[in-house]
Amino acid sequence: MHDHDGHTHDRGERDVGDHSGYESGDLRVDVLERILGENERTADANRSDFAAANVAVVNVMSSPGAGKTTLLCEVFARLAPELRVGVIEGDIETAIDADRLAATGVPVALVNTANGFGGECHLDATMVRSALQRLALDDLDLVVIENVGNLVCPAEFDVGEAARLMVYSVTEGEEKPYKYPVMFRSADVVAINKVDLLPHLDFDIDAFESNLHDVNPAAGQLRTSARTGDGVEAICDWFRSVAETHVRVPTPHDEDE
Ligand SMILES: Nc1nc2c(ncn2[C@@H]2O[C@H](COP(=O)(O)OP(=O)(O)O)[C@@H](O)[C@H]2O)c(=O)[nH]1
Ligand SMILES: [Mg+2]
Repeated sequence: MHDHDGHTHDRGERDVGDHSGYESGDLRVDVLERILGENERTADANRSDFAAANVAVVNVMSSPGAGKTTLLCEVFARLAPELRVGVIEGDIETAIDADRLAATGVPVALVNTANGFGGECHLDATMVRSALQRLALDDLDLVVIENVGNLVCPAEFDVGEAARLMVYSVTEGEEKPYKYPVMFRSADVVAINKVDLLPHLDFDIDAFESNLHDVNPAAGQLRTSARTGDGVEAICDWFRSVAETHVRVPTPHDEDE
């Protein structure tokens, strides 16, 4: 738990669970506590480096295929003239998304977790730290981290970011905030993406927004289509305010609540 920007974050809280059913239960608890403790310390070191370079950092998370890379390409095309953006791309393997993002003209530091990080299903603070050596932080205003696609694990690792954007696709169902509450709870803003597909689906977007509000009443909610560009300017505005303040800020939607 940290409170560096005046908000209370529940991310990073150390509840490693009950492992008493395992023969190795005590050992497992000890190892997990040490892993998470080390991650917290490294996240703090990242945070200090970001502050020293006066750079705002956003951690972008979602299931595989929700549209993180496509949405970010649209956002960077709009932000490039006004903000100096750098990217840390996290994938288990391949440079496919790193290449897509680099084509927008932003510097990209790729972390393949299969390459020295055990093929992990998320980025942790040490992986992000390894990428920082390849980004000129002093020349940037905003660093965007595209996390590994996964609806569970990325939310459990603070990497030193100022804010979290979650991308959720309308093809994923209305009930997921209840089934995967940890990530939905940790998001500052949720982009409800692929709304161009709504006419072809039985997804009830009002029900989803209400479920999300139940799980995380503070989260901003923005409807987007990276395909048509709907809502992309609102996401850009959110990035602009994070870059200005270096903290998550309420979106207009929050103020409606
Ligand atoms: N129809 C539609 N497809 C989208 C949208 N955003 C992304 N996609 C498609 O969804 C697939 C996965 O997108 P990608 O950006 O790679 O997702 P990521 O795994 O979260 O980075 C690709 O085929 C995209 O073209 C959207 O808003 N509408
Ligand atoms: Mg991607």
